[in-house]
Amino acid sequence: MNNCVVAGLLASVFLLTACSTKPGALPGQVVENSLGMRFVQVPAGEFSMGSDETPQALARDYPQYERQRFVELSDEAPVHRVRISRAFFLGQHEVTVGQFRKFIDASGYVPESIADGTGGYGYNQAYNFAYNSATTRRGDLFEGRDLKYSWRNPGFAQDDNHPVLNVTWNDAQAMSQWLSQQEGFTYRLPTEAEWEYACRAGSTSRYPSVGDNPLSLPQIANTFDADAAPYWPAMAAYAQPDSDGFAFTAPVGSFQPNAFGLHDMLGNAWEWTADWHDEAYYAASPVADPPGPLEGSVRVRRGGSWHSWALYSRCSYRNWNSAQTRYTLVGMRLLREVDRAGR
Ligand SMILES: [Ca+2]
Ligand SMILES: [Ca+2]
Repeated sequence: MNNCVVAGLLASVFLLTACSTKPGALPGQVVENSLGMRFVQVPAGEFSMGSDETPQALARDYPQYERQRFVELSDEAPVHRVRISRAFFLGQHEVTVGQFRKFIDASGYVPESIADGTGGYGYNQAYNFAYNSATTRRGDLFEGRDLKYSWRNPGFAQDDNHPVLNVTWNDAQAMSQWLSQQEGFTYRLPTEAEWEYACRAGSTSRYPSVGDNPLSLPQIANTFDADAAPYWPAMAAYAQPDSDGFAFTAPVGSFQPNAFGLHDMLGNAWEWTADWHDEAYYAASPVADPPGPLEGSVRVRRGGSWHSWALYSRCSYRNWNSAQTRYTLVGMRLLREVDRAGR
């Protein structure tokens, strides 16, 4: 079986691109690193980044949302052509609790939520009920910051195969740098462009593999569904009417992969990207390998989470936080660059 056929099995939409890449590149190839993290090689290619759907079009398909929510998506436009000029390895899954523990144990790194003494966020039933009460309504969905919460404890049960949460952008940098030093490969967060290219995997729809219908999302992603809604009754109108099987996080890889062989790009845990956020960046973005704005105040996260509504779990949706933010919904997925030998 030659490389092109192997690529075609996992990334059929990019078969031609895969066959034309330089020797050594092997799109669809899966490699495993020293922490047991699996990475899928994503081929070079081009795609249309962003979304220019009108509020009217979105209102038709998301009837329960207020109109203002659609207007706020203007940073997804304009749709613009982007070329990813080099293949890269992207984590097949979000970084798991078990993998993050291995990193902590081997490196001695102290995650930011512990090092700064303020802790993370977590689910607390009593706090949550207060949030959902009209008379005691608080300003956040989750309790925090509190030292009882960290990557070890988001307030609900997770085993080692669940996505790690409460990790900051700076924690992701630390893990990337440590892995790079240990292995001699370059690890980093994906740029926004790399992330969206990988999420779409050749698709132009809101939800790769299943199309544009928000009701199809539970087939491919763990988001805010019928199982989660009873915990947040004030948000029940935005929940998927069907169950995706998980009220909180799911073990990574519980859902079918996209055409590149990547799991949970949508839902489960939000994923930090390398880029600063600039709502006007797309209008001036270079075509080739856009690096993101040169400066900014907040970092982009992508993909939605186990607690996200369908409108915010599209490949083109952009959200952001400061690099120090740690939260019950935010995790990471790392990228490993393909080296000169094609490894
Ligand atoms: Ca769910
Ligand atoms: Ca995810």
